[in-house]
Amino acid sequence: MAEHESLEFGKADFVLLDSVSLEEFMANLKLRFEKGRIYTYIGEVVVSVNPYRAMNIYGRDTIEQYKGRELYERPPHLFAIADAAYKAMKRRNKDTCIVISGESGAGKTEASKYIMQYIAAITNPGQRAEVERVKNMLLKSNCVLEAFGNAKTNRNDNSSRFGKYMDINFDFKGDPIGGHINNYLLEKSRVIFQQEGERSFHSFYQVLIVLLIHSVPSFSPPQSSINDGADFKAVADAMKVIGFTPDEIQTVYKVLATILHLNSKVVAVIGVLLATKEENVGKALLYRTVATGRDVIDKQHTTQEASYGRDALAKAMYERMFCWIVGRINDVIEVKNYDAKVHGKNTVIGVLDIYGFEIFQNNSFEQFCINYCNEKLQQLFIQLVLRQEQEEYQREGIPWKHIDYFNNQIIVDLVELQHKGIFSVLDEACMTVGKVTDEVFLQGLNSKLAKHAHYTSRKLSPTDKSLEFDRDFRIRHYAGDVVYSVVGFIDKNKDTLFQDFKRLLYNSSNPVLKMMWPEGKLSITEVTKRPLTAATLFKNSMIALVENLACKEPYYVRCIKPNDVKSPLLFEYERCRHQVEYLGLLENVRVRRAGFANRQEYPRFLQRYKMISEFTWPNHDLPSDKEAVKRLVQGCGFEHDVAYGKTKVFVRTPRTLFCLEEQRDEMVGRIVLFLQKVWRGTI
Ligand code: AOV
Ligand code: MG
Repeated sequence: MAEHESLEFGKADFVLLDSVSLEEFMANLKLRFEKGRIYTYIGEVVVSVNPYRAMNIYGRDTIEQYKGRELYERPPHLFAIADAAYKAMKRRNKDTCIVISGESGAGKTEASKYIMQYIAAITNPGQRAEVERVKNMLLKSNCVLEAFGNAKTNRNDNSSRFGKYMDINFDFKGDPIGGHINNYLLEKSRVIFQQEGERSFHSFYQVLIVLLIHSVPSFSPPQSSINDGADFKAVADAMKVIGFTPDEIQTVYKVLATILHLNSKVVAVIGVLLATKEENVGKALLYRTVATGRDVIDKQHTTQEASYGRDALAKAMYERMFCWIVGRINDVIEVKNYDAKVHGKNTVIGVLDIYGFEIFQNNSFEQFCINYCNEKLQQLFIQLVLRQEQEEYQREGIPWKHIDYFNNQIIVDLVELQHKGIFSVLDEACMTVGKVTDEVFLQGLNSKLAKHAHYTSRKLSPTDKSLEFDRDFRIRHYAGDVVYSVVGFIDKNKDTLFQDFKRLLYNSSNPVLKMMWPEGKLSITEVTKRPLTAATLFKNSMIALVENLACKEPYYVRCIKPNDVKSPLLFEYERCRHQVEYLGLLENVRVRRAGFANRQEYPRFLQRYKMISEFTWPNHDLPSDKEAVKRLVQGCGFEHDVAYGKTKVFVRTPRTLFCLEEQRDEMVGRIVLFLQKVWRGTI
């Protein structure tokens, strides 16, 4: 709670609402948005509403205000959450993570960048050169990854088309010494196809506009929210700073150019760009090498196969390059020269910024994966914030009235369950020998999932005209209904790239390109293993991600998109209400309000605070630590704010903890003074 914030801006923490109802919640959210207060707490969760305008709240002076402060001392802000995660890590040696969620365009990526900037700004007071270098790399990596991994969609002009989880590693002093980026499934189909009003990845336009500016003197770039020309320069600079060599940067441009040319089929130019012979390019595009028994023969593609192969090549080249860029950045930021035996454990803050839930005119395999990813994160939120919290009160015997919420595990299962889930049905269809069609996959879904409450299709509800026969299925997601078209699911899941292309690129005399395609080394007779499908790879990566997050202390930012027209003024009530509901924010407030800000096991609590009470310092003679904690708390006058569980003491408000900390600091100071006197012999 931020006391100094006047009520004219509403309640800074939803926990302080007079009564917890959707109406009150919404009234507070709206009032604060209209007053320019885009952040509000639910305890330690930050709720953020996208302001769609530049806010003067991220500068150096604001950073100073939040540095080292407790959450409730200042108005709600991302910086406060970043500081809390940082303090937890530093004080208690805990790995923490900041999970940023919300639908497409809600402000996740912007939030993740402000959080990183804050952490960079408050660390390394000693200005150590190596730490400054690492910080600079971490910040610069955002610019590069956005150029290659973001694109304009109909939801967001700068939409993340890949998932990103970044670990920042800290040394025992709390200074960043390195990091690591995990990237998740890039929406590579965008390279060859975009829906109306959308663009391919920013990188293509950046290169093209610079070409145009240089070659057509009369050219003036169109006005838009995206400045490709300026971004081109920023990206080129960032790549240089990160340490990409001129050859590497050149190769990146050549790959972009190749993909553009693939669409216009200029084989000779491609040959030059890829540093391979023109006839090899032509051959790889038109023929496929197949092994039949002991013979290896060249088989000519049909027109359809050839264009399929060409598209697959364009997509694969882009994806490979993207992963290679991430890998190069990781090489540079990885922790070096850190010996845990000498310096103690290095701790981590993870920042997660993924693609938000999205619904388009036409939703395909990519949207299905993205929305499944959001289901997984909602499930994690439920587990950590709603379920575990309540289970702990029960376990500890704290009087508690259960708070109900919608548990989306049923939808997660619908997608990922072994044998029965949609991914399994898809994989099965892809394993079938012979020609399988997307319709066969849909039939598989219909027969396996006919009774599932969150799945339907035209066959299962014949009167529903919004679904096409043999093409669509609909999932009732936690965040809304989405109709998916099965067209392309099989191909996208198999994700085949003819081995001929891999060999072509591996045999390039450009060493950077060669490096991106190590498996091109294998000859046709050596390639036998069936690779994992795109769905299985994605599912596995999501499960690993959630496991990784679950073992860290989580901090949450819940982003809300106020309208669909990018307006800084418009608070579309229905739109916002819907998000508040599906994000489970009201339930979050209820659990939080009835709950406790902090809990500690009795011995640990005593160890930290025993010096502030005569009953417990230096040791107590009460029958149990629990009794001792009771005496200590009574002595301080905080009984009304705590509850005693079986093994832990629960503290309701952070303020109490803060008072305890202050008293502890004072006593520790006095004890140190006393000991110094003893040592000097003055006592
Ligand atoms: P997203 O990451 O949540 O969507 P972004 O972070 O890209 O959304 O935000 C979308 C746009 O909203 C930005 O490009 C800004 O114009 C504006 N915006 C967001 N946050 C702020 C802020 N704090 N201050 C000013 N403007 C802001 V997606 O990546 O599509 O799920 O896949
Ligand atoms: Mg984003």
